[in-house]
Amino acid sequence: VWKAGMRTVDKDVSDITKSFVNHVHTSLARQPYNLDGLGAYQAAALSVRDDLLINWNHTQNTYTRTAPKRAYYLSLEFLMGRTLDNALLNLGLKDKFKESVELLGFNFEDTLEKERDAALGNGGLGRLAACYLDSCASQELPVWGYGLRYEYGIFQQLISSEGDQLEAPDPWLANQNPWELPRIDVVYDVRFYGHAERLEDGTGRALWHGGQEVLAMAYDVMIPGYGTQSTNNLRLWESKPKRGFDLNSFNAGNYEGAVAASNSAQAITSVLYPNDHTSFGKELRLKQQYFWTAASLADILRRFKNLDKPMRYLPDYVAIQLNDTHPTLAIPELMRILIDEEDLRWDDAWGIVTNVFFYTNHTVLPEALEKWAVPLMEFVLPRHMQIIYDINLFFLQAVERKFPGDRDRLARMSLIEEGFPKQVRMAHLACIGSRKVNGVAELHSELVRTTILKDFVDFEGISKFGNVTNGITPRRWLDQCNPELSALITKTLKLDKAVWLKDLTKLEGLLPFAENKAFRAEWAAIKQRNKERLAHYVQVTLGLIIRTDAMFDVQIKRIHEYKRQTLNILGVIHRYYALKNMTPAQRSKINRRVVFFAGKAAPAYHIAKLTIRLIVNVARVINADPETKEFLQLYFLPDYSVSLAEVLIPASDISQHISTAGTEASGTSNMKFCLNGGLLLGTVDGANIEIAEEVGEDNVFFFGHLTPAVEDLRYKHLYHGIPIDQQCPALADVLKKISGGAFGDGGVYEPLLNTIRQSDYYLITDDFDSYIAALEMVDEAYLDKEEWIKKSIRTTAKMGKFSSDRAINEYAESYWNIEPCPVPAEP
Ligand code: 26V
Repeated sequence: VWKAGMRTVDKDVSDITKSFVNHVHTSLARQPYNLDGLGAYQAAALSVRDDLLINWNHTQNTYTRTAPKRAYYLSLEFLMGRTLDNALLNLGLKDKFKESVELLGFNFEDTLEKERDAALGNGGLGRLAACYLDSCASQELPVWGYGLRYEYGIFQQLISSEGDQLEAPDPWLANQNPWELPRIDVVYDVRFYGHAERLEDGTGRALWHGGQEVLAMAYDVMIPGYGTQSTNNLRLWESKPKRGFDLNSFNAGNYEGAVAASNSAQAITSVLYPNDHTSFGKELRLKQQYFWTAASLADILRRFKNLDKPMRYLPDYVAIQLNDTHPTLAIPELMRILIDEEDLRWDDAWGIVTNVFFYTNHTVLPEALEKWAVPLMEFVLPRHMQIIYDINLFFLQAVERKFPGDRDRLARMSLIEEGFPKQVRMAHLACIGSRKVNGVAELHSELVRTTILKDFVDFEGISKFGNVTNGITPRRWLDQCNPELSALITKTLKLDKAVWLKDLTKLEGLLPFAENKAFRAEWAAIKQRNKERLAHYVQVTLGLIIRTDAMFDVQIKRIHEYKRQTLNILGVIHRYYALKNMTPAQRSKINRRVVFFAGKAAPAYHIAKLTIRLIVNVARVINADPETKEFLQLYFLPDYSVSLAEVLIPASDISQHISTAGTEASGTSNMKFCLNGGLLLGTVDGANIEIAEEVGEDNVFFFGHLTPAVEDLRYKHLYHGIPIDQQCPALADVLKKISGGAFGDGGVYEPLLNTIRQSDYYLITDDFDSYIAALEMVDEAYLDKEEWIKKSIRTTAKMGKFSSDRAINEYAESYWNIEPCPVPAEP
């Protein structure tokens, strides 16, 4: 039964308890009286799943019946984190469930924590996809996600006693996954290798045969909207052998040979690639990309064909968003289907393709742009390679007509980069095959237009190239992770929680309360309790005692040179020696600070791993120094995850987003911290800029060189290098301490220190002094507690823009052209 207005499941505590106990008996085959915590979680999850399923069915029936235009979000990563708490919140069942679970003798929070994170992503890009699914469902938009059901998510990170990162598998499915529905009837064949034979009948068609055929089977994950019955679908594909094993080999006694094909099919979806250079050029990664795009497109087209419309209407019913270039093969794949299977003419097919796809770019770093070797592509996907050559031919002919004789331009724009081997430039293919292209923050989108895709803007016109600044879901990133702050906001705004969580600009109503002393006290007390919650977590998991009467300073993200965790740790060391040089009286006037790092390094990224090692070893020295440990503590928290972020973010006073200007496309954790009243210390980069525009420059701490200066500074490092002791003596002192062995064998860190001493590509030397100055400004501001709390309140109040609801509305209106498709209320 659904109530009008805020639609929530109408159940009482006894209904919930009955359903829970029923699942203990029938689904788990256990007895309630000797159920353990994991069993309690499973029973709770299965019970919630029943409610989700009803909504999911209603929603999907509504879509089928009304046949709206739909959008599909193709992402190789969905970093979902835990589901139970979010499902309860979105269904409006959280309080009743808590009561029921506790009546049965279990602690509610402990029960939630039994769930393993679904960590099918590397970081920002995958978490963005998860936030966007939440917003689509919450706004009743007919959007499905398509991804891969990796058996192993992002690796688990262990830290050795020397401070080395060790990787372990993430068998997230080991305890069963109550949130997925296997669809044994939704299967597609996907082909690899073999031969492509062009038919000489003037149609341009080709036959693709032979090679390996594997099966894609669907698993559906229900995505509930907040306060609505709408429940969307995330369809994840699993690869399976088409036949159990090869009977001929088996009968001939070749048992290994008999299962080899089956193993090779299963391998495709076995593990998520950590994004580093080692995944570049890997055949299995290419197979993942094609497997997933082919299965998703086949599924999308089957649904479209049920409408009985001619193919040319596809763009009226389907929009496909390409999350980065990973799904770009969908472009030649749709061409292949339209030409080889549907008998369309090239121009008609290309007209359809270029009105269906939309491409989001997520990085301008040249080393991160995907390219695939032509020989590999020819081997794995022979027909697609032909099609890409044909697309390129027609495209370059058109460029030549617009810019006659401009050979350099043709070479720059070609889909094929010359070299040994030749490579397919996936960003170029994604760009010309799409209706629109966007970046993920204003500065980033401008860099896309003026650097990596500049020639394409000249050729196709500026209007194809837009911006959609990223967003985050306030359901998970405020209400769930910071329930006390959410409750205070609700009480203060005198609005139903559902109102401001769905229109986040309502937070502006908090502004006048920054002047209210009692309100400030409540605000600060919540931050304090969140710090204690984090300290408790660290004590339970790592056995470390953290002081909570200090400023909490947090940097949590993938470890990468461009994100400059090095700058942060060098700053910590600088501070440590500054403290040591002070008299006790001087020290007592200093702000206490606890610095937290968390983040994974790609397994093959040596410099990033050394950065972790340095942080861990600096922590060992600093935390043990009786002279300074009262004033400065440092922690590296292992195995960063969505769930760990949910504990860290609400506890932060200041967080660091300090990438070299122009390198961080957007960042999204910056938004999460600010939404939770943490202030931002950052460079003029990515979404930091827009956050400052919203909350006011006086509420953020900016430092460092600006984007236009970066190129020249890099050039100077390369050709007119000034020794560090001249350019930045403070930094030189810090480097000397490290190489001199203050934090263990100095020689170990040489490769890391050399990145700074030599080309200093990320401009540590140029930004160090202004970074230290910014840290001092943070200290000074923090000393004025009341003023700091005002800044914190004003920051939260002005974060409305960064709701992923706003971002998704921009996609829905200006890109996909889709509208809400609500589930009708029951009579
Ligand atoms: C990938 C790689 C792979 C190989 C080596 C270097 C490297 C560097 C960066 C990347 C990132 C690829 C795309 C990506 O994840 N971008 C992130 O997308 C987020 C959501 O839009 C955004 O907030 C982050 O700023 C952006 O880095």
